[in-house]
Amino acid sequence: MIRKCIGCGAILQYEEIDKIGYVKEKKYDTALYCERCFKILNYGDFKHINSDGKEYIEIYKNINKTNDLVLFLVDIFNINDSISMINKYINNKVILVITKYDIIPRSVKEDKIKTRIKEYNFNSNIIDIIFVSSNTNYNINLLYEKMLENKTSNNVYLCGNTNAGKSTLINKLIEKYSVNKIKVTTSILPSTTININNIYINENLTLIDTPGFIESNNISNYVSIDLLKKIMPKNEIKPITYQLEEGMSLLIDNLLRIEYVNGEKNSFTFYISNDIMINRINTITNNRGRDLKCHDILVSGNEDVIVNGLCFIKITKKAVLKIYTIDGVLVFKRRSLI
Ligand SMILES: Nc1nc2c(ncn2[C@@H]2O[C@H](COP(=O)(O)OP(=O)(O)OP(=O)(O)O)[C@@H](O)[C@H]2O)c(=O)[nH]1
Ligand SMILES: [Mg+2]
Repeated sequence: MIRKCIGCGAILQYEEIDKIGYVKEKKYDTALYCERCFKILNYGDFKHINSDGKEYIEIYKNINKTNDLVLFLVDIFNINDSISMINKYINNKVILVITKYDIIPRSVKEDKIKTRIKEYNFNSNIIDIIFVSSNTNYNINLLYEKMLENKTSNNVYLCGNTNAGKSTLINKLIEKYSVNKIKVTTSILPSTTININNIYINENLTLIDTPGFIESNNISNYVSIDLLKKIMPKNEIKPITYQLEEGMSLLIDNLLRIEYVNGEKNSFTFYISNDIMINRINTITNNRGRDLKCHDILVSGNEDVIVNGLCFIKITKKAVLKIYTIDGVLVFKRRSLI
């Protein structure tokens, strides 16, 4: 009989120690978790799994064959075109769940972000947008009620980018609504959930965890675990504003160099983990960061420049910038979110 890890959904196996789902042979009949999940849950140990990230295509085809409700999760720190993935892959009814609301400054209003989100290529199968935080329990009850209201069978799928917080939200819902106090596996590394994973919550609801889309251009794929722990915001971000004049530059760790090449005196507000240091540097004499990949960016005013997975920077006036960051990490612009 095939057995699955209840943490990540991988099919358990004892033949290949380096492959997903591995457990020792003598534990095969009784183990609930694969060895990797057991270590993450008990020792906070992380093991990166190389996934080609294509599992979701088959999984989404199968979700489309059902009529079941889908929660599509988007990390509030990572609002980008991935929202339009819904149009591309999902025909089911969708509740768009914006996660990690706890990291956005309290002064920011939900309605403002909602309006901006609606400007993305929006599809009528999105029946609602709900902001949640699994850390503070914000709107968890509301989300549960909406699920019960809108589900078409007992099955509700959780989809979205890797690290959006799907499994963490499931644990929160288990804690609140299930008598069965198991835990699915969560971690700061991408691709923690490996396979589709059904979690019985109660007689009204079964949640189905899925592996996330891998954004190959997200900084989380390029840095060490220790650095990733610093980069991922853990609590409310305190935005920092720099007034910069043409010719000035900023350096953020060994991750980002921003040169203000041309424009009037301008305001740059950083939304970045509180654990990351920003330093003003002399553009001419300090060359740190120049070995990174350079992007020439033209800001039209009231736009955010996003370094995918690291930060977004609200810039109020027109500006010509040189942005240096790790090769492979996406740098893009959007109309200011905040
Ligand atoms: N601040 C904050 N962090 C969160 C929240 N929810 C999840 N996280 C963190 O986000 C990271 C990823 O969470 P997971 O639940 O493993 O994400 P996932 O979507 O299941 O990821 P995959 O299984 O890789 O697709 C973890 O470090 C969580 O602690 C939240 O509400 N607030
Ligand atoms: Mg997961």
